[in-house]
Amino acid sequence: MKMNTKLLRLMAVLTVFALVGVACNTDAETTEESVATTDATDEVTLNQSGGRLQTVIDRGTLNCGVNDTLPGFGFIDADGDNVGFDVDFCKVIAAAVLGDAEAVAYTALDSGQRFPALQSGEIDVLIRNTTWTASRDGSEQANFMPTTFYDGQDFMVRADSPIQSIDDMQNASICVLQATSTLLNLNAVFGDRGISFTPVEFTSNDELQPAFVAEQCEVWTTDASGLASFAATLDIDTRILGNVISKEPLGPVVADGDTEWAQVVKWATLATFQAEEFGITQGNVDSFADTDNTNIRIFLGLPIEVKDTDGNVTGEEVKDLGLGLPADFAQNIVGQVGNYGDIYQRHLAPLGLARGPNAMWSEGGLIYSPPFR
Ligand SMILES: N[C@@H](CCC(=O)N[C@@H](CS)C(=O)NCC(=O)O)C(=O)O
Repeated sequence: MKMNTKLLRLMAVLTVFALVGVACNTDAETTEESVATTDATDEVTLNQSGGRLQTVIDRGTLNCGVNDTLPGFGFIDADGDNVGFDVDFCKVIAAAVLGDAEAVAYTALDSGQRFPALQSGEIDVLIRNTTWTASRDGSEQANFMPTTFYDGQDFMVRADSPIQSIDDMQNASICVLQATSTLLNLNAVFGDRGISFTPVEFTSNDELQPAFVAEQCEVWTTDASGLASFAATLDIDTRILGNVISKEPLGPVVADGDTEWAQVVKWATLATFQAEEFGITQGNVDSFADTDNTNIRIFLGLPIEVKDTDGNVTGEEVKDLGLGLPADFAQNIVGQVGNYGDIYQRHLAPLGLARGPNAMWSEGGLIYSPPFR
């Protein structure tokens, strides 16, 4: 009995050493690793690459699932081009992976189409005002990337409506999109508060917007950013209540099962945050070519000095972050698309959306990147 306990302790200690050894192995460059467990016959293989990075490189274009009915986020402009805040994040990923922000094939998806398109592999990434929720992470094979816009669900009425808050919505008719977190929140919050209402459901804004204008519903509920977008483009006078009932963190999404691709999308997105923190903009990125700030040099993929143990400079090297991206990927992102603030300013400031929670962390907001090092 004693021997068994000792043996178990020894095995536990060896397991801890093995795990610490793996965790500290920061130089691991392979895309596949095997971790031996205490039982030598029971080997766990960690597949890090699902192959999508190479597929995108070979294809030469990024397949990006977007919205095409939401001005400011994802819309078709007068020239027939996809434009908007979300669309720019497709460009960010294309600039990082392919060195060309324009190398994107856009697929317009409504709310119900977006997760099937991701699961089938039809799109490489979904960037369509999609809320990160536990059940989508857990049940939709979705892997949520850093949040690019912190939002919340709000309500819009016509300007002359007597409705001031959800307390006035007893028996109201409410326009809402199917297959959204919006509809789930509405049912939960109104159910809890004993407010009965008539949902008027649609699959896309192409149907919902004319219905609201034609007074088929008294209230329109969706993400506050979406309401700001529609309020700015509708011909009728509207009022947004500022009665926010949920958290809606929006950002890019990839399919589960491909760590390498997820890392690429994650760090391409984070590069826009980090560039803003460094003060590197689309307008001034070239002026950083001679910077002596080591962290900025690493970020931009510029050579840094290599020193021996006595501190003497022995040469130069470009640091490989090991993400499978070209060393100058952040330069391409900022030069071709911009930093987070540039992108926000271009598409969302015109809608009157203040930065609020989407300010940099150093300005009291939630936009934060781990270090590029
Ligand atoms: N963020 C929510 C709501 C997404 C949503 O329905 N957004 C609206 C506008 S804010 C939209 O995309 N409408 C375009 C359409 O469905 O045609 C979700 O992920 O379920």
